[in-house]
Amino acid sequence: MRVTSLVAGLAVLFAACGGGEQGAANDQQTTAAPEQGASGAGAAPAAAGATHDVNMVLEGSSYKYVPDQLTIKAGDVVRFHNVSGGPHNVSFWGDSIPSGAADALKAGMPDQMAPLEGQLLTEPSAVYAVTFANAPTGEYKYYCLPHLALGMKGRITVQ
Ligand SMILES: [Cu+2]
Repeated sequence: MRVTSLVAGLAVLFAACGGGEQGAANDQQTTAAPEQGASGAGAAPAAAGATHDVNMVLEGSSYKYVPDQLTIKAGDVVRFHNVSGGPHNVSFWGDSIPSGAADALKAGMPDQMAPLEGQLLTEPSAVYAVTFANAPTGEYKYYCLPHLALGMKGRITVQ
């Protein structure tokens, strides 16, 4: 519910060409501009930045993301690999991401089961890629839906 109002609020902000607080997000729109020009036809967001890899594993009796902390830049892509102990997924907490991030992730997360909730990876070696195009700087905390109670969590910092 909170996410919905956040997204709706953002849409208004962008439509109104941004307020002062959204200055950073607006700056980054310039970076993400190739998304329209380069591959306008495709539904998948264009990847302009670097690619990072995070493995989702079961080690002993603990489920974890490896690495569980990662620093990236806006425009980068993080590929989550289903290595062992699946199914796993990537879900971001709506209240633990920067202002404006829900809108960026809405576009950057394919096949969401719910807002900010990535699809479950059941197949061995399956990969789920999150594109941080247009992503505001700050901390993005996320968790694995099936293993949240078992402490499977991670954090991405966008600089
Ligand atoms: Cu998991």
